[in-house]
Amino acid sequence: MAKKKVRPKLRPKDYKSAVKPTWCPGCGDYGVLASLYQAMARLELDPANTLVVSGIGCSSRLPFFVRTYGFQTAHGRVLPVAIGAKIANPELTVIAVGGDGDGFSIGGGHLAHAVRRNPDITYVVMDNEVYGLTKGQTSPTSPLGFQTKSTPYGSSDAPINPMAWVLASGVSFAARGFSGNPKHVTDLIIEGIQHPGFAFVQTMSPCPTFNNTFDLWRDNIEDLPAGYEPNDRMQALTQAFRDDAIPVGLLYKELRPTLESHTRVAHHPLKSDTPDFDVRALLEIYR
Ligand SMILES: Cc1ncc(C[n+]2csc(CCOP(=O)(O)OP(=O)(O)O)c2C)c(N)n1
Repeated sequence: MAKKKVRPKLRPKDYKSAVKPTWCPGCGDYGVLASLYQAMARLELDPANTLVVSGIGCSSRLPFFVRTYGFQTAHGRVLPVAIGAKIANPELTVIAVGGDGDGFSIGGGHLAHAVRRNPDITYVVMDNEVYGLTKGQTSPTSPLGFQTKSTPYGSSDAPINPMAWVLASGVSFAARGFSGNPKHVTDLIIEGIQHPGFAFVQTMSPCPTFNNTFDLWRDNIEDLPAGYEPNDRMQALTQAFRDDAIPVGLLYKELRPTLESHTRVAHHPLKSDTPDFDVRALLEIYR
């Protein structure tokens, strides 16, 4: 009998690619990347069966630094590409990553629809409340009055609340962490990947160059109240709207059918012994 091949256990550093991160010293995204390596190792993810997708931005460079499959798409298109990959190959572990500009500005139209379709993917947003790559313009999460080169008298736009947005759109998993506490972010990413459905993980990830919020956020980050149960959407919304602190942890989780279960694509469509992609089943959910 042929011996079954056993894949050697990978350590966090085994998920590092040969490309060194090009982020500024002190960028919060290093913490998120370290958390992702840890999470991948703890879950023993097979790099050959894992895809990290991103849009455009400093944070969206992350797939370059991970030794899995990777796909850097156009600005704001991370979610459609990630969902397409998951539908084409439901066996793939798909992790979408990017910034607040990428996800909530140009990509904002995709967010609510990705959330309500509930594909089994994890979306890790590195929220620095600024456009880092293009050198510090306001982003959709920048605070009112935020002064930048493009808003010298302060931004007159109120920030959106991404956590409330996804909760209101019907997200099945919503968590928030702080890049200054990578161990906690690791736990949240692990839970997100294990969650069967769309997992939104907002990481507060300061940009030391254009919006250094590290001390401010460290002072305002707070665990969810003792005894908090992440099963009540209204309670989660109350936490999302708090302005006295930035609560971190798992805000909400529910189990409901995934996009893949609706489309009944149980097998890899490219394998010859499995049925073709069932378009009619996919169309059912648009009725
Ligand atoms: C279609 C298009 N519009 C605008 C840009 C310019 N652009 C590149 S990255 C970016 C925003 C980046 O901000 P964010 O997504 O928050 O990521 P960060 O760099 O802060 O990590 C913009 C506006 C672009 N590349 N493509």
